[in-house]
Amino acid sequence: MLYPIQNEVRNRLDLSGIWDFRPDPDGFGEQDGWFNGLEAARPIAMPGSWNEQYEDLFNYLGLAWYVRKTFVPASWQGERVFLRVGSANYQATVYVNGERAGSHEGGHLPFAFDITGLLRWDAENTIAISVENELKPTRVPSGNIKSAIGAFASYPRTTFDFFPFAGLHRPVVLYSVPQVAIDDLTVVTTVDGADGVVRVTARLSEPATTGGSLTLSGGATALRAELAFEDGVATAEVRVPGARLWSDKDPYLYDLTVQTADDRYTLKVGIRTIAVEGGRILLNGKPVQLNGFGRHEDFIASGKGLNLPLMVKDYALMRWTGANSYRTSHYPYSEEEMQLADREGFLIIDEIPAVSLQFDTAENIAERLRVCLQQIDELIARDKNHPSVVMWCVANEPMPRTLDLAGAGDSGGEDTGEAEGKAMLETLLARARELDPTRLVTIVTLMGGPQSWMEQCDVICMNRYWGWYVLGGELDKARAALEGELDQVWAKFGRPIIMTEFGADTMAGMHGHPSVMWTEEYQADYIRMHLETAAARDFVAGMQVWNFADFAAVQSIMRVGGLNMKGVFTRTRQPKMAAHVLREFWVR
Ligand code: BDP
Repeated sequence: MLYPIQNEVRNRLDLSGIWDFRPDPDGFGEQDGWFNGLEAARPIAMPGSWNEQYEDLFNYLGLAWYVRKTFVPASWQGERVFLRVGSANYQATVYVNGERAGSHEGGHLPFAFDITGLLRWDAENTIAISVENELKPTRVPSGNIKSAIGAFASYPRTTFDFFPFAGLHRPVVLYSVPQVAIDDLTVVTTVDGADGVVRVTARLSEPATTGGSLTLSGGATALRAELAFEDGVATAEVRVPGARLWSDKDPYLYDLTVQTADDRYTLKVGIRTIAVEGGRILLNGKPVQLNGFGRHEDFIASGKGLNLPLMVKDYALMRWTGANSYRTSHYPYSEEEMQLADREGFLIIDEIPAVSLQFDTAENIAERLRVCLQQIDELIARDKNHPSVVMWCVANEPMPRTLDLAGAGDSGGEDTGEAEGKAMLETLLARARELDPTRLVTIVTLMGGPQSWMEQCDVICMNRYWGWYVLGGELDKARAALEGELDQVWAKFGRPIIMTEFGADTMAGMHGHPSVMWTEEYQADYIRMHLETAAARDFVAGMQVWNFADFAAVQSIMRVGGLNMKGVFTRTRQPKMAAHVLREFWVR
């Protein structure tokens, strides 16, 4: 799943802009031929969530149609043309000139269909995409589920704590490639003394036996190797003497260009290694701390739609706090985000949309497992060449049937679904490891969940809310509980721990002395307490505050104005006091 690029042999036409749009609550669109054009259409921005663009569509999650017309440049004739959707949440079907080109299930990941045979070269082409985001128990993530536990009795009925934005969230592009194209590249880097070793496997779209080459360039370096394709696959290695390694402090990128008889593709490559040793995470053999945030793709008006100015601003704000890392909670972020992370030197925990997995009935579990495996395959295919991605996360807070919030994961003999959960989660971890043995894999665990679910993780990732959901207002007791749990988990597993979530809802502008819950002072004290606790423990390899910014959640008694207010920045990106506490600890 290569990112479409423009060069001398490949083309790309971005269809972002204002499209025609119409909700189809009764599902008549297909039989009434809406793929040929919409009557009574309203304008909509693509990319963008429809929920934030129209007040009457705020809670609408049913079927809706996007249509636009476009010419395809005549110079593309003779090439293969694809239509690629960056993300459609949740289920989408693509039509070109009235013909069905294909369907895709699952948000936040790209898909493409070969539409060469459906195109008109002498007239405009009608592109239609129907999308729906109904909340269903068998979807990932799930909704409208009876057995959902937790405090999130909410509208809409999600099992997760963020707004279920719907629509085409990332650009729809047309792209062309030569008949025999470079279909996929896998780049693996290792370090040998002062040398970097870059190993490239290239796959063609046809099982051809042919020649090619690769060039790695950067600074004074320009290294070349031959590629001998057999059955469409070739592997080659280049050794980079005195390589400039990629890191969060010096995110140096080389240009890798692969050339075949007809095609050419250029990719950014960072030479780095990632490993675990005892309680440390090692980047290029040296201990590294992952300091930063859990985040969301979320903003006023754009919803979950790609918002480039916001993205650049958020990186600048994260840097201002001294952060060098984040988790793509709770779904893959845009490809543009990942490119920026490579360039800016952020260490990414890359997560599939498996938030709050439930272990209810065997049929539901089996169906979700199928979807999760597809999401792992698609995520790794998309992101495997990003040096910024250091860890795959296959689930956030899988949910036992009952929780022991006061203890550390002993539910007292009830049937918690622990065995079913363990079987499914270990299948997911194994799949990620099999597809990519070069990165770390993890599950982000829930407070009070079974510790046996951590056993197969390279790094223990813990979401903990001591001092908020438990022992709220009692930071001294919360500190003791946190210290106790961290030390116990370290003694048991002897692996690095990252606190992937800890946070306190905070109403910007609310103050208190003494500090009480919801005030800026309380959030500042809460975060300081966590960072001090971590600083005293070498085995804590990362601290990721929940959350970078306030974000849209579902309506409930837990979420003032429909917002989760655990951001250290407001939704409009103004700092709360806690942001300054982060700077004290992280800016070096
Ligand atoms: C954790 C979830 C996260 C929530 C957070 C919270 O992983 O999605 O937003 O709690 O309650 O359980 O703020």
